[in-house]
Amino acid sequence: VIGGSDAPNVVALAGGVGGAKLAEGLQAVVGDRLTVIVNTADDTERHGLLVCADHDTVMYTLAGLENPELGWGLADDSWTVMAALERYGEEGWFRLGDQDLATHIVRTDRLRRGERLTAVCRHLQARLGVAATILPMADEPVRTQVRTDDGWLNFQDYFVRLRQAPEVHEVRFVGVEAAQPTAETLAAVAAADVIVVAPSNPIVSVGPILAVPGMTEALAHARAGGVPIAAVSGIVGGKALKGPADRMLASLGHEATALGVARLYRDLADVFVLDAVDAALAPAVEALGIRAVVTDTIMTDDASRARLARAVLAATAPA
Ligand code: FO1
Repeated sequence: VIGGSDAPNVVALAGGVGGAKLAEGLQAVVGDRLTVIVNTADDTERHGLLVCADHDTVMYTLAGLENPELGWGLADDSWTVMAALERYGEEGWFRLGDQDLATHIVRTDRLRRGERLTAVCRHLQARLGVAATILPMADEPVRTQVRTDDGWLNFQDYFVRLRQAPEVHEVRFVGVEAAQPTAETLAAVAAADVIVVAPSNPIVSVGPILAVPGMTEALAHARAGGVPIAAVSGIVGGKALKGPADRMLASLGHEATALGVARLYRDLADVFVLDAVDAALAPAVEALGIRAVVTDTIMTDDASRARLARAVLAATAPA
């Protein structure tokens, strides 16, 4: 809506559903000036295909094609192939819609032909008409695993198959030491006027992005050059907007509040955006050395997504 040549270059760090909603609001405000760096650590191989869960959630949302009931996958998808796979005895707990499967087929085919994940994702986005740029945090595979009473589990086993029921004692990002920021992510951060950390799970959505060797250094370098970094709390009133972030924070020894999230971002962010219901936590956030901005952060529709995006950008604008 603002768009045009005077719109700021915005880089957002995001995971799945919560990240996609704010990204949609940001895209409505700055259009193709938005670059989203997405978590790839909950990517998963299913039936021989690579599924990039967070990338696809953000891509479908920015293309206006997302399934609003599920929060992931495509609107009006069907499940014929899934039923046929189950007839062959394949596990059916991670559900891939018929049209969604086309995304994973094209992605996997192009990767096997030697294309980089970043190039493959950009191709898919272009074909779906996404205005923004969505960049995988790295081209190398990184996979989140969580340690529960039953030992280490792959992320989607924990998240989908076990419905986030087990308590998480430890988190690791397998392969992250060998990953590196891509030329595209580094160029986007270098060109950013403002960097936004979406209200995604700080441990397993934003955590892997920041764990890519060189990523926090790139962000700190931008910040040292005067680029503000604003983080938005995904914990409102002590509860995660979606998913297990509240329980995960608690079981890993953090406070399951917006203040607990702010503490995780204390060395990263200049501005922390928290919901009006958490206004009482603002002084404690400011005591961490981060400017606290209180606003309505619940994104129920397009208008509230754009409103939050504007509020976040306004909070970082020079006085
Ligand atoms: N989430 C579910 O709860 N159940 C599913 O069967 C499921 C399938 C799925 C397929 C493709 C895709 O891109 C995402 C999918 N998700 C599913 C969502 C995904 O597990 C989560 O959104 C993220 O990994 C957490 O951010």
